Amino acid sequence: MKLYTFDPAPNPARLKMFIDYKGLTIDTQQLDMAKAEQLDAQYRSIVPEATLPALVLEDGSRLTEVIAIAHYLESLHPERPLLGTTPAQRALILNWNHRIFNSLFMACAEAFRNSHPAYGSRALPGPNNYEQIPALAERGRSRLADGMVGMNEELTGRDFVAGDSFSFADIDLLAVLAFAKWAAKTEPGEDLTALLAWRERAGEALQA
Ligand SMILES: N[C@@H](CCC(=O)N[C@@H](CS)C(=O)NCC(=O)O)C(=O)O
Repeated sequence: MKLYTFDPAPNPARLKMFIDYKGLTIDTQQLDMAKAEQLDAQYRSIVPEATLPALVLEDGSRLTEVIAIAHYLESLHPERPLLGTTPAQRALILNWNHRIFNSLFMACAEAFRNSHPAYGSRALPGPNNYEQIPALAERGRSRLADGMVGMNEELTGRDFVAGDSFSFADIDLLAVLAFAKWAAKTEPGEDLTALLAWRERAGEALQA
């Protein structure tokens, strides 16, 4: 199998945290998004979605969603589980993965890609061009701020996003907060004490 990625980008960054935590070594090719290498014809002949990351399996089939790549790798390498070991844990982690991606992650992407001059007609990733809609940038910033308040409320009652132990859901949220800081110039306010305490705790768990 071969991984195509660009570690500094937000979705690749989620996967890198997963791979590093589990200590996996994977044949990897970095494609420089700053040079739009994900749009090159050669990569598109392998991955028509033109997004990163993508894991291409031995039979040529491809996984283009971080959560699917993580599930595949966790099945091959169950040590240091990040996707749960009981039916309830697995479902809860997947639930939070979707919620964080659809609310916070997409909100941040909307804020960034609908406002940054470099993305004028590239407001969405993928092979097709879409013009920016400035109102979506505004809405994205509001959704992001609301999402952080919501996560602060959630994390008031427990140690980690999906329960008592560190999981891929925590990686999702760590990645969003890092993305929001540089892309939307948004950080959790000092009043979001549970979210800030969780960030410390999750950062330490990631390095453990
Ligand atoms: N749902 C996908 C999202 C993949 C995605 O949107 N990746 C971005 C990088 S963070 C990308 O490939 N952008 C390409 C572009 O902007 O042209 C996942 O789970 O990985």
